[in-house]
This record gives sequence, C-alpha cells and structure tokens, in this order.
Amino acid sequence: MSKVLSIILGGGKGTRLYPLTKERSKPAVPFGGKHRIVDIPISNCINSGFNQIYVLTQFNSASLHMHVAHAYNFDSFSGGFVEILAAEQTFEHSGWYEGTADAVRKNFMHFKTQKPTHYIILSGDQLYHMDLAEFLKKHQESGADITIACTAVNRADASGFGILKADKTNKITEFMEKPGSTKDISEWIIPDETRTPGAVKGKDYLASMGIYIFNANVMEESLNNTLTDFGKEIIPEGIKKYAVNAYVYDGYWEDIGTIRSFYDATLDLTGITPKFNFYDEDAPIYTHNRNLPSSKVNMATLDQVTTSEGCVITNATIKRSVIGIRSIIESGSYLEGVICMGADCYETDSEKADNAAKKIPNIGIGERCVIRRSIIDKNARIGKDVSIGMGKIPEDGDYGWYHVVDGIYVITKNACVPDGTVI
Ligand code: ADQ
Ligand code: ADP
Repeated sequence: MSKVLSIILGGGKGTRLYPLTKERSKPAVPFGGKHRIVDIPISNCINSGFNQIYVLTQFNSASLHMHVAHAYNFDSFSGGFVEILAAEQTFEHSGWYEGTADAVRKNFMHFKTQKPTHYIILSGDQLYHMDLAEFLKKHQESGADITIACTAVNRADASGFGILKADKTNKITEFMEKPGSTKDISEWIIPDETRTPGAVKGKDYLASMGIYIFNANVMEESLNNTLTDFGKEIIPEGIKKYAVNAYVYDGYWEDIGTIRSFYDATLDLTGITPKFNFYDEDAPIYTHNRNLPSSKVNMATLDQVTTSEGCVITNATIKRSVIGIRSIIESGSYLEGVICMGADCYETDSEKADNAAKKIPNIGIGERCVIRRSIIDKNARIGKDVSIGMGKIPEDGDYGWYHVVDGIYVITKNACVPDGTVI
C-alpha cells in the first residue's frame, strides 16, 4: 500500500504576481472568476485520489485560510485534509523559507511522522489537469527513486525551465536548470527515438514541470544538507546519485505565475474552445461554495465572457473578459480584455448613501466606463466615466492605486478611482 503526501509549493515572496500578492499569499489569488490559484493543484490531487495535502506558503493570509477551510471539508472516514504551512519563526529556524527545498525541509518532521511512502511535490502556480495516480503508477513500475513530470517546449520557453535529457527507458541522464536564451542547447533537442506520439513539431526540448515524485527515504536523504532549491540543486544532485526518471506529459500545461501568463491564461478561458477545460465532469476544479444568487444581466451584450455567480450587469458591452463573483457593472460601460475579480461583499443601501455623502464610488464599475487590457482586483471602486487602457500604455511601474506590469493595467484591491479618471 502506498501512502502519498502531496506538497504544494505555494509561493515565495510572490513578486512575479505583484500587486495581486500585495495583501494575500499567491495561492489565494482569485483565478477564473470564482476560484483561487490553489484550487487547481488541490483539485488535481483530489481527483487523482490523493487527499492528504499540504500547501507551503511564505506568509499566512486570512483569505487563504478561510478559503481552504470553506472549500475543503473531508469526512472523518476519508483521512483527507488540506493544511496550510506558512513560514514562521521557531527556535530552530528564523523566518522565511529560503527556497522550495528549504520549505519542505522546515516542515519535514511534520511530514515524516505520518510515515508516507511517497511525496508528490507540485508547483502552486500552474494550470493543467493531470492524473497523478497514473504518474505514481509509472514511477513505481519503473523502480525509480525520483520521477520528474516533464513536457516538450520550444526554444523560447526552454530558457526559463529546467531542461533534461532522457534515454529510451526514460532514465534522465542530464539536467540543466534554466539555460537562458543565448546558450547553444541544440544538443539537448529530443532525439527522434524518444519522442512521444503526441509530440508537437517545434517543441523540441524536454522541460521539467516542477512536479516530482520522491520515494520517502530518498526525499529524506536529499534534504539532509543545506541545499535550498529543488530545481537548482536537489534535482541536479539527485541525478548523480539516484535513479531519476522522466514522465512525459503531452496535455495542456501553463505556468500562471507572472502577470502576463496569468492574464493570457485567464482570458484564454473565454475562447470558444479554451485550452484548459473547466467543464470536465470527471475532473472538476473545486472551490468555496458561496451560496450566491445567479447573475442578473439586463440589456447587455456579452461576447466570449465568463460571468461568475452573484453579478449584476446592466446595459454594458463586454468582450473577451472574465467577470468575477459579485461584480456590479453599471449602465453604458464597455469592457474588453478585462479580468474583473469581483467583490467580497455587497454594499447595503445605507453604505451606498454613505459613499455618496463622502463622494466615493460604490464597489464595482460605474456608468459609462471604458476599460481594456486590465486586471481589476477585488472590491475596487471605479467611478463614472472612467477610461482605462484606451490610450498609450504607460511604462511598467507602480502608479499608486494602479500598476502597469507587462503592459497590463492592474487596479489594486480596494482601489478607489474617482469619476472621470483617464489612465
Ligand atoms: P520555477 O517555477 O522558476 O522553476 P521556483 O521559483 O523554485 O521554480 O518555484 C517552484 C514553485 O515553488 C512555484 O510554485 C513557486 O511559487 C514555489 N515557491 C518558490 N519559492 C518558494 C518558497 N520559498 N516557499 C514555498 N514555495 C515556493 C521550477 C523548476 C524548473 C521547472 C519549472 C516548471 O525549478 O526546473 O522547469 O519549475 O515550472
Ligand atoms: P470569497 O467569496 O472571496 O472566498 P468571502 O465571501 O468568504 O470571500 O469573504 C472574503 C472576505 O470578505 C472575508 O474577509 C470576509 O470577512 C469579508 N466579507 C464578507 N462579507 C462582508 C461584508 N458584508 N462586509 C465586509 N466584508 C465582508
């Protein structure tokens, strides 16, 4: 019998998704209108039959705890749990996780007492459906000590991933972490005899997906040192010492750890045939059930839009956008290429009267706004006649209540945007 502990690496300082990670840890960042990023790896684990799950995160956030507590309740017979382990100061350790391996090491005593046979290490910021039970089966059949899930990528993508060489038996012979874009890596091109049937032309390099299975004893030995990162140190060292295999995955897999990739992958969900399937009965993506009312749409035109529960959209034109829970969009507004994360609550009539007295807009998007190329974080108050992203895009930077990252406007959580603002 195997006993598998799943460990989701929930994120370092979260700088690549800043400012969405300004007030929350990365796993808690809202994704796809009603989910959070962490729902993807957790759902992959649960759908694969692995329900003992830890999420390692750099800092504690109330919203992550509340989300996990609401969303993942297992009955007492299943033995399942999702537990968040945030970096903390103890007598032995001071502060932050120094890297991915260090995060696992700092919690290792906690894991070891459960006597697992295997650890599955998963990245917290990737979009994919994968049957991890099949991954474990292949790992066990091969007799490997460590198996790395990998996928074929093109030269441009190879620069930012760990790339590897594997022989006909899938044994990994060499590994290089993030070769960069200028190095000649032509000798790492996948040889024809090891290409999988699903191989795509142009995707010539085998990249680590940052998803690993370790036999429990091998994990313990691998961490018995001061190495801090899996990709930079533990995996390259492991290849010298252990039998390390590749498990090639041909399906859709995307990193959503940067503002650009988060924005593109989210908007892809609005396409006619999105690359990531949220509509798979056999592999649902779980989340917090909030008991919100259905969305109400009055006289609006919506084209390639996903709307979540509890929205009220009036006389708006919305194209290729993702509208999050409890979004209020007032009359005459135009949105294109917008990720609107929605709100944590509805405002009452007296709160709205208060807003009017203080001359601050209500939560939501006011009348006659035009917004493009933007991510609007939760609880933002966008006044009337606001224009965002219609002119020349400013340089990337921090402009206070909004940031521009990779040419995308990010309106910060709780931002208050006065009537008539143009950016
Ligand atoms: P990266 O994703 O660049 O490469 P890393 O920064 O170590 O590697 O992040 C891996 C995962 O761990 C991410 O989900 C990240 O958020 C999380 N993480 C990072 N630091 C953490 C910390 N201190 N505490 C908790 N979680 C942390 C890795 C591999 C590559 C591989 C790519 C595939 O190193 O070889 O190709 O993943 O995406
Ligand atoms: P989500 O739906 O995003 O998971 P919740 O609905 O659980 O979130 O609420 C998220 C946050 O909003 C919590 O901190 C909660 O306390 C807060 N919240 C919920 N309702 C209200 C309210 N009526 N007024 C102010 N804050 C609220």
